[in-house]
Order: sequence, then C-alpha cells, then structure tokens
Amino acid sequence: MRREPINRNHDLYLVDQTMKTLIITDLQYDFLPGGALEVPFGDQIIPVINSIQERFSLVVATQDWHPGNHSSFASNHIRGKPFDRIEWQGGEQILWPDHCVINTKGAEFHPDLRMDRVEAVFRKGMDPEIDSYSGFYDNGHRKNTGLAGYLRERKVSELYFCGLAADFCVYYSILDALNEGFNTTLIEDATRPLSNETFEFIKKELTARGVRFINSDEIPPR
Ligand code: VGL
Ligand code: ZN
Repeated sequence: MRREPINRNHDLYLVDQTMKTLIITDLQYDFLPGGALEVPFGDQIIPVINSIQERFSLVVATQDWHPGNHSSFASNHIRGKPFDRIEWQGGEQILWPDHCVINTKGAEFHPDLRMDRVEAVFRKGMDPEIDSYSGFYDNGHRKNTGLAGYLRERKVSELYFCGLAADFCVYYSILDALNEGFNTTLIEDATRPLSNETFEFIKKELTARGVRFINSDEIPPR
C-alpha cells in the first residue's frame, strides 16, 4: 500500500501566506550618530531590528548609494549650504551634506545590523542628476529600483517598514508602497526621524491613508 510521505515542514506552508516582509531602510554609518547626516538616536533601533527579523518570512534592505558628484549634495552647488531648499529640475530639492558616497565607510551598513536574513539589497540614488528617497522610485518617479516587482514575484502582500530616516526615506518608501497597493505598517520603535515635528505631521497623514503604526512587540510570530 502506498503511503503519503510525511511532510515535516507542513506547518510552514500553512503559516504566513501573506509573506510578511520587513524592509530595513538605510541603516548606514552616515545616518547614525557621528555620521555625515546623522539621525538622532538612530543607533538605538539596531538591536530592535535584529530582534524582530525572525518574525518575517522575507527581509530586504535598502541602501543610499550616491556618486560624489550627486546633485543633492550642497558641496556640488556654488552657493549651496546643507539643508537649503532649492528649485531643481522642476521640483524642490533639499541640499544635503555629502553622505553615503559609493564605496566609502559612510555608505556601509552598520556592522551590528544582522544581515544574514537579508535576501536582497536595493540601492538607490546612483544617478547624479536625480535624488531618490524611496526604496521603490526616485523622487520624480522616473526610475524604478525594481523593488515593487520583486515583492510581487515573491507573492508579498504585507510590508513592515523600519530604519532611517522616518521622515525621509522611510516616509517616501511608505507612500510608494501605498500607491503600489501593499498593506503597510510602520514599526515605530524601529525607526527614528531627523525631525520629531515632521514625524508627528507625517504620522497623521499616513494614519489617515491606512498605514498601521505599531511597536515591535506587537508583530505576530511567523
Ligand atoms: C535620506 C536624505 C538624503 C534617508 C537619504 O535615508 O532618509 N535622507 N538621502
Ligand atoms: Zn541620500
């Protein structure tokens, strides 16, 4: 008599059909205290992010990755100062200190961040003429990193965001995730903003658009 083989992993097929996915945004030296574009207390989120990775079926990361002649750097504008706002190619551009320059230490992920479960890294901001905050598209939506397509091919429907900075790259990634139709959650104790004031404002906007705000202890197991 023929018997069905025992499938020891059977339970794994039953759980998390949403492919709950963690997107770790820009946990690079330059965004951490002491870095060129430091986010206050950014280092505090590293142990939190390490501790939650097991709860996700898929973990991906984004990496800000700029050439030295990037147009978002104040140093590449004659009268530009960091944090000035200027008109650039039909839109507003904030001028930043030089940060996350390709192949520099500032662009590296912090070595305390667990990377063993990170299946893919999506880099952004390589075109010197266009800035790119979101992990999905550049600021003018002219270039696509392929992240949305990758997530669809992996049959992901639920995205959880963490990383830096809550009011820039995380925020713009969430806006694109909503437009792409993903169910979207921000893990509040696993992100930090450049400005608390901006973050409070953004939180109201995103909540109204259906984004869930939770703390890391509320993430269900896989
Ligand atoms: C970021 C400004 C410029 C971020 C990146 O990761 O939030 N902000 N480039
Ligand atoms: Zn940048």
